Amino acid sequence: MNEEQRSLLLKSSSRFPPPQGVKLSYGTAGFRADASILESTVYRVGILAALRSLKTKSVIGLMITASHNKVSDNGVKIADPSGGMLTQNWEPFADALANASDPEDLFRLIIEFVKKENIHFEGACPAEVLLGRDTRPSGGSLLEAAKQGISSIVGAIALDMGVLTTPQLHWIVRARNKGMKASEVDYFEQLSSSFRCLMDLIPEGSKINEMDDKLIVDGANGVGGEKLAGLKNMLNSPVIDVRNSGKEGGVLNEGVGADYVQKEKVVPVGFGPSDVGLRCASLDGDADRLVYFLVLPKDNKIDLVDGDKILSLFALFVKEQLAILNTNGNEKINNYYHARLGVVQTAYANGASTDYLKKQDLEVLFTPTGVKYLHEKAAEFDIGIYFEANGHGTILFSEEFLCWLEARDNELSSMSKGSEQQKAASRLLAVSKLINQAVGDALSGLLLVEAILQHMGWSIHLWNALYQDLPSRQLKVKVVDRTAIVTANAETVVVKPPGLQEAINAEIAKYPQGRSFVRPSGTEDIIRVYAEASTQDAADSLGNSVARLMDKFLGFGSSS
Ligand code: 16G
Ligand code: MG
Repeated sequence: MNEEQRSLLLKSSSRFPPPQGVKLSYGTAGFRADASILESTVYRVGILAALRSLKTKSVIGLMITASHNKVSDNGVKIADPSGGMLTQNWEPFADALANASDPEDLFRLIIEFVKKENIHFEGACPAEVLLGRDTRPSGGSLLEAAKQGISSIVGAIALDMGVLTTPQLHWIVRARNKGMKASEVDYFEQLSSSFRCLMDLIPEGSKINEMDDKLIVDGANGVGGEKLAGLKNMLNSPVIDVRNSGKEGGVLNEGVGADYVQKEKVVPVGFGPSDVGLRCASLDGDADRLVYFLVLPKDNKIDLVDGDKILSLFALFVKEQLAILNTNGNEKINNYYHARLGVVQTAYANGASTDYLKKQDLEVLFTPTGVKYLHEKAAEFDIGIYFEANGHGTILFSEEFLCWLEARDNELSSMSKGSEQQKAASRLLAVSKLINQAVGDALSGLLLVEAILQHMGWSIHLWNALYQDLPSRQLKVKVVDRTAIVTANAETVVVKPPGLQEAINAEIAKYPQGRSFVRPSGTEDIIRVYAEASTQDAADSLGNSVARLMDKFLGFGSSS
């Protein structure tokens, strides 16, 4: 590192002192805190993004968002060259960088890391970082901090992409690095054209009635509502009514949004009795989560159609198309590709969904909570479908399978255009273009749900009736030190402290269809308790008993 670089880093970092007495952690998916203390962190993540770009000789994304959290919070995370999450190997460096006490300390960390990773500053290819942010008012000044961080690496370029959903930025980064068209307009064009392609391939006779043509979307008063309002103008159907778009004066994520709807199981602000029975959906604040719901006639309650049900719908559709593709009438055909289809869930998936998926002969796997884990597992399949119950998920297609599929689609188009097999090939290709290959995306997920419901001729009621969720309860417990809990087997078993899992098992055994697990949150200083059982009372009671065990084993706190 030359003298110019050294003095640039020392000088600019002196303008961004870290907050005192706060320990920051990259956590499950980036840094998150009250926006007022984040400037130094975002500045430092800007440096990291530029270094990551130098290391990978690719374009990197930096997103400023705190997703479903309150409007006064903000956060920052990195999109790697593939469009996926920052490689886990770099997370410890991100933590160290964010917590460096002064410019000298920061500089020393950078020097050591650059050496260890063998990063060259004088390479032919300058660092390039694409910046996105959600609609939070603090986004503008944090964006400036990110730019300062990036430009403290000599020659690095920061490109402000403006207000975007998180999945849009991931999509753009992926497309840029693949040499594809990569603007926001290209994103909208790809989504709308692949959606129209799926709609054109809807089997005759599976038209659903007019009432079911309407979809009402809660935009969480965030960026997703705004973007959806633009996207819907590029589509002929369905009729999409966007509420809580952020333009009506509501507050981001306050009584609205996918996280609120999924956790509280009540209607979001702006929905009411006149929506009973209609198909409704909710996005989170940065539009990487999607849930559907039905408004019930009483008490503002809803019937939640969560990520598990979206996963089930996607899996059924993909499996059906694969089956059509691989058979001709009753016969298996010669040009056959044994595509491995897998579905990935976490322990939060409702037990009824897992049973249902297994009964469909699908391979179901589990990973710990957090998109980075699910995504990695799903990428092991030719078609890997992953979803968290909270509505984050997507479908990944392997390059090898897509290559075969494209060739097969061409072959079928010239030999037997309009055949069932050819349509199945085209549908799967359209799905691979519609659904975001970089990360879970509420907008592309929503369009795929809509296309599949039309294809099946299903109302939301029929979709919701695929299986019935087991009643469940989630609780938070504050403990002295949440890291005292260590889990294994995709967070389903506690290995530390000793004796705790046995005690949980003893509680579970008291309830028919009982299941419960605990894990330290990756985003808050709490333990999360999940319980499910055959009745709501039983799930509540199991959850409470397990929460009391937290107090007993980990020191006193209060459950809520
Ligand atoms: C983050 C994760 C989400 C996970 C949640 C768990 C990403 C993009 N987001 O929001 O997948 O479900 O954290 O939070 O990975 P918790 O650890 O506090 O329960
Ligand atoms: Mg989000």
